Parts: sequence; C-alpha cells; structure tokens
Amino acid sequence: MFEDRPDRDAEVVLVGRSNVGKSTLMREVTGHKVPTGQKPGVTRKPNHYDWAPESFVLTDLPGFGFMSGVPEDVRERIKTDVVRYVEEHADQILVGVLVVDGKAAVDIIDRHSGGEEIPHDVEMFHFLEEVGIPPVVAVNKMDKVDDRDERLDALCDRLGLYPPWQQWRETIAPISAKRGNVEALNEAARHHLHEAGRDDLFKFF
Ligand SMILES: Nc1nc2c(ncn2[C@@H]2O[C@H](COP(=O)(O)OP(=O)(O)O)[C@@H](O)[C@H]2O)c(=O)[nH]1
Ligand SMILES: [Mg+2]
Repeated sequence: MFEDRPDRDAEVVLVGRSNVGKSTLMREVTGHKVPTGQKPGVTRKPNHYDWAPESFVLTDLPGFGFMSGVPEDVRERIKTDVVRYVEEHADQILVGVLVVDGKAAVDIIDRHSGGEEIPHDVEMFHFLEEVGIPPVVAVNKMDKVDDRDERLDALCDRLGLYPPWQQWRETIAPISAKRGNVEALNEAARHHLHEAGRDDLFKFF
C-alpha cells in the first residue's frame, strides 16, 4: 500500500478530489516542480515532499471521488487507502488541508446529498476533525469565481460552519494555487501550527 512514507514527526497532508489542484498547490508550497494536470486517477500513491534535515513532510494524497475511466472499486480502494493513511499517521499530521474547487464544490456536495449519501468532501472534513486533525479547506480556483462571498458562505453552510465565512479564517482559505495566491492557506496553516506549539514550522507556510 502506502509504505514509502519518510519517518518524520510532523506532517501536513493535502486531500481532495481529483483535479481540484492538489499537485499545483503542492508545487506552489514547495517551490518545486511536481507533476500536475495528470490524467485523473493516475496518482494513486502519496507524493511525499520530504524537507530533510527538518523532520517535516508535506504529502499530496491520491485524489478520490469520481474519475472518468477509473472503475468504482478502484476509486473506493483509493479512498479507503487515504482514510487509513490519515488514521495511521494522525499523531504526526498537524494540519489536514482539504482542497476543493471553489467554483464546483457546493454543486457537487448538493448533488450527492440526501438519503444515505454523505458527499466525499463533507465526509472527509468531519473525518479529519474526528481523528483530531485540524482541517483547513483550501478553496482553490477562486480566480474563476465571481460570487466569492456567496460561494464561501454556501460552502460553510454545507460543512456545518455558521456563515459568514470570514469568521472561519483558520478553516476556510480561499486561494488560487495556479496564480500563486495562497496566503490565506499559509495564515490558516500557521494558526494551527502555532496551536500545536510548532512555530518552528512557519518557514514552510
Ligand atoms: N483556474 C485555475 N486552475 C487551477 C488552479 N489550480 C489548479 N488548476 C488547474 O486544475 C487542473 C488540475 O490541477 P492538479 O494540480 O493536477 O489537480 P490534482 O488532480 O488535484 O492534483 C490543472 O489544469 C491546473 O492547471 C487555480 O487556482 N485556478
Ligand atoms: Mg495531482
């Protein structure tokens, strides 16, 4: 399974559906080239960015949810693997960055709500909280969003966070990874690193 993880005592993970911009964000944060715009579903293994000699690793986990051409059972297995990875390393993971597409997230959530179904993004958000990892929702591709405040308030509502979104700045971080506009995520990450007593890791965000 996911056995290539470097043995580090602090970790930040990126989780999210395919094509939301995880790899673009990873590249932006690390300042290094990592593969982006790959055929969804191709990245089935975590991509670790190891900051040795610092005991810190940033991990881009495989995308879950719908991917054209990827069979249902494979998608389910990827999601199970992601969940298991996060559970196994919950003690080291200081921040769980849930990356969503700012333009599409609310519609996707609403399409999958109701009945027994819990939308993946909502489920992942609560799962991170359950295992004691502070979630930060990196609401990406904001360069494509016109009704910014309405979109972000609606997303808060779907996640069970009382709007307006501005009062959740340590949890809701509107960004545009492609444009290099990730300051809201950096601020949210620093908030949680500080809470964890790890101001020494501020240099990464
Ligand atoms: N408009 C816009 N496109 C983005 C942004 N970030 C990523 N993308 C694009 O979204 C697509 C998927 O990005 P990628 O990083 O491979 O997504 P991943 O599957 O989550 O790793 C690529 O075509 C990116 O160029 C953004 O902030 N704005
Ligand atoms: Mg990727």
